[in-house]
Amino acid sequence: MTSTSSLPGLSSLPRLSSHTVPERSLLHRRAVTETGVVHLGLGNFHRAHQAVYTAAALDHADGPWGILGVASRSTAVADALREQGHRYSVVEISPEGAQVAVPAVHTGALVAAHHPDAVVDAIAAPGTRIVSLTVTEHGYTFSPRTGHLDLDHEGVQADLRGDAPPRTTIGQVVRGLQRRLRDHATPVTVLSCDNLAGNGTQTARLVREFAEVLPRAERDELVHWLDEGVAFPNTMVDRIVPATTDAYRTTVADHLHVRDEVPVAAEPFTMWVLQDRFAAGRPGWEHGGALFTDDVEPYELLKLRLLNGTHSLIAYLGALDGRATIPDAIGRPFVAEAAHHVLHGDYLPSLTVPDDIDLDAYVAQLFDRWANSALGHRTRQVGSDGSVKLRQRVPDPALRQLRGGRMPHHLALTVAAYLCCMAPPSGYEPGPHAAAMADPARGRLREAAEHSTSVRDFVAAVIDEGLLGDGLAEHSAFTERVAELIGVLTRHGTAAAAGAAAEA
Ligand code: CS2
Repeated sequence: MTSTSSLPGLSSLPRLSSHTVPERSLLHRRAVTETGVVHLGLGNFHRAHQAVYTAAALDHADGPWGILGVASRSTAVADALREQGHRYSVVEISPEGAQVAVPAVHTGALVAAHHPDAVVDAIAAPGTRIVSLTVTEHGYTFSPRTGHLDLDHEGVQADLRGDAPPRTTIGQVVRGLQRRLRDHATPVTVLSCDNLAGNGTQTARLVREFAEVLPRAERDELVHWLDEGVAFPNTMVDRIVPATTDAYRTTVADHLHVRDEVPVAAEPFTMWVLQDRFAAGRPGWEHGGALFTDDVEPYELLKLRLLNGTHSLIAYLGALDGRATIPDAIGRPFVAEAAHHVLHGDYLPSLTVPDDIDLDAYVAQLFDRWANSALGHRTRQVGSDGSVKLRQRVPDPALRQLRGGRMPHHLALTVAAYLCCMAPPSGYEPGPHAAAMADPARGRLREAAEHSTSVRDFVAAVIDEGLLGDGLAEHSAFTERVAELIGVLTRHGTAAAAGAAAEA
C-alpha cells in the first residue's frame, strides 16, 4: 500500500521527473519508448524487482521492453507515476545505509478499475509480448479448498457473463487473450511473479478453467490457442519489499534532492529464477542476475517454504507478542527458535535443495534478512491474506509429515497463531498488529468461531471447510494439535505456545 506524502518539508523540492532525475542515479540511460510488457499489479514488489531487472536488461541492449503498469484499484501510484514521467526511485536499505536508484522502464500507468477496457486492449495489442502479474495470492480467484478457479466468486461470474469489461485478473487475461486471438493471434507469454507453487502452471490452469466454461462458440478455438500460442513459464521471485513510508521519501530527498511521492524500499538481496519458455522473446533479465533454468520448482519450493512459510510464523507469533515489525519479532529469542524449528523440522524435509544452493548459507542469510531492522517490514503486512497464503505454504509439507507418522508441531503452531490473529477465542486480546491484518476470510472465520461450541470444533470447522485445502481434514490429530496450541497460547501466551510446540 502506498499513500502519498504528508511531509511539508519536501514540498519546496522539485518533483522527480525525467528532467530532474540525476543521471548518476539512473539504472539505464537510454529512453525506452516501445511497450512490450503489460504488467498487472503495479505495487511495490514489481517496481523493486522485475522493473530493476528490466532496467539492467535495457542497460545491456535496447529492446521493445517498456512496461505498461496496471494498478487494479488504487490510483495513488499510477497518478504519481504519470505526474513524474513514470519515474520513481528504489531505496535499497541495509544496516549499512541506503542507496537510491531510478529504473526508468515504465511507459505508462493506468488503473484497471477506471479503465477496464484499456487493460483488455493492452493485453491484445500486437506489440505486447509479455503479460506479467504480481497480483498477490489473493488476486488469482482460486477456491482455497480446491485450488480451482472459484466459480462462486462474484467477480469471476460477472467476467464469465462478459456483459461488462472484466474485473478479475484471470478474467482480464482471458478476455485480452481472446481479443488477441481474434485480431491477430500473435503469440504471447503470461508470466506470473507471485508466490504460488508452480505459479506458471497454476495460472495456465486457471486461465484454461475460465476458458473452458465459456460458451462453445468462444471456447474451442481459444482453448486450442492457449496451448499453441501462449506460454506460462514458472518463476521464483524473491525480494523483501516493505510498504512505502515518509521515511523513504525523506531518504530520496536527501540523496537525489527531488520529491518522489512513490519511492519503493527494498532489501539489497534479490533473486529471480525463471523457466526460459517465452512465446515472443524476453528482456535479457540475466543481465540483472536472473537465473534461467528448466527446473524452477526446487527453487520455488525452497523459497516458498523456507522464506515465506517461516515468515508467516514469525509474523503471527510476533504480532501476538506485540511486535510491529519482522525484525522486532525475530529479535525475540522464542520467535527465532520457533522459526528455526519450523524451517528445519517441518519445511526442510519436504524439499530437494537445488545443487547450486549452499543450504547453511541460504538459511543464515534468511535470518539476516529478517533481522534487517532498517527495513521495518511489518508483521501486519506479512500476516495479511493468510487464508490464501497459508494454503500455498502449509498443507503439502504438513501432509507429508503426517503421512510419515510425524506431527508437524510448528506448522500446527503457525495455523494456531494465525487463527488467534483472525478469530480469537473470547477473552483473548490479540492486539493491534493482528487487528490490522487484512484477510478476505476474517469475517468467515469469526462466524465459524461464534458458531462453535469449543476451540476444537472451531478448528475442525475451518479445516473441514477447506481453509488449508482438502487433505488435512482426514488428520484429526493435526486439528487436535492446533486446538491445543490455541489453548496454550490464549491461556499462557505466545512464548508458552512456542515452548509447547518445541517440547512435544
Ligand atoms: C511475505 C512475502 O508477505 C509475505 O507473505 O512472506 O511478501 C516476502 O516478503 C516475499 O515473498 C520475499 O520475496
